[in-house]
Amino acid sequence: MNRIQGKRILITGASAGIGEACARLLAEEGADLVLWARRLERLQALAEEVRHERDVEVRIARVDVRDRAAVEEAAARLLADEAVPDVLINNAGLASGLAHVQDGDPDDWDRMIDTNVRGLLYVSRTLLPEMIRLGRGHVVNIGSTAGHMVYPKGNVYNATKYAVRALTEGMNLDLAGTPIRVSSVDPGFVRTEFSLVRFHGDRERADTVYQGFRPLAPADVAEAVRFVINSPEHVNVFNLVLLPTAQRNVYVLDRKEA
Ligand code: NDP
Ligand code: 8X3
Repeated sequence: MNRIQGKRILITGASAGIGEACARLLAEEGADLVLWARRLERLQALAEEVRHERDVEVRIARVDVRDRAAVEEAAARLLADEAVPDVLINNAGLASGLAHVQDGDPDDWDRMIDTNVRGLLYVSRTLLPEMIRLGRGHVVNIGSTAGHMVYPKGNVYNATKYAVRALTEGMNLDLAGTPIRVSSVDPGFVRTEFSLVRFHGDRERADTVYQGFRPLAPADVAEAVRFVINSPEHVNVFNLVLLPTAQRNVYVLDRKEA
């Protein structure tokens, strides 16, 4: 049964990877989309393609989720157009650097904390009151296995994903008594631009992350998100952890020699 058709779904970080895959799959299910990211040209190309292929409405906006004023302005435009999303997918996020705390770059730390934690909060804070007012809504936070187990040099990225997990739990409690659902989808390794971003554009190093095993594809995560959103109103898939079969936890990874 399709419970997604006709829903308006806001995806942050929709210009690449998991967010982009969610946009494509949810449009296929008949969802109207609101797509936010910093790279507007990518959103424009995606929107054009989706509109060409599907009979759905697609709104795009250049929004840096770290910029509270920009988030509030973009949300205000949605409210003014009576286009409050039924579903918010808090996906925008990144890792920046991989270093021992004692060697870490505070600019990397700021980037991760501001995007993964503050950004998620800013977006949620602008939309939740409207969802409550309308008596409907679903927030899906993209967490990570990095929010369940810390790995060496993961420190601040891990901390932000632990924070996302705590915020999923916190929001879920705070919204008790409302019909708003709060869920999280926590993937292991997914081949996206994630490692390229983490290693500041070093493609060779980024590629080594996914060598010798089959990681998840963004479309695999999008399918999990679809399952979460498509659940009946009285069902909340609270936390869905999704791993490549080769990955048993953050450490146990069945990597074959090339
Ligand atoms: P990508 O780098 O492929 O995509 C990240 C997306 O986030 C891009 O669309 C980027 O768009 C957007 N983004 C980054 N910073 C901002 C910002 N300040 N404001 C708005 N949008 C922003 O990575 P993934 O698709 O892998 O990452 C998506 C989410 O999944 C992240 O939260 C990540 O932590 C999580 N995740 C990823 C895993 C993986 O192995 N890949 C595993 C587990 C979780 P733009 O640059 O245009 O702003
Ligand atoms: C991304 C997965 O293990 O690279 O959240 O941190 S991991």
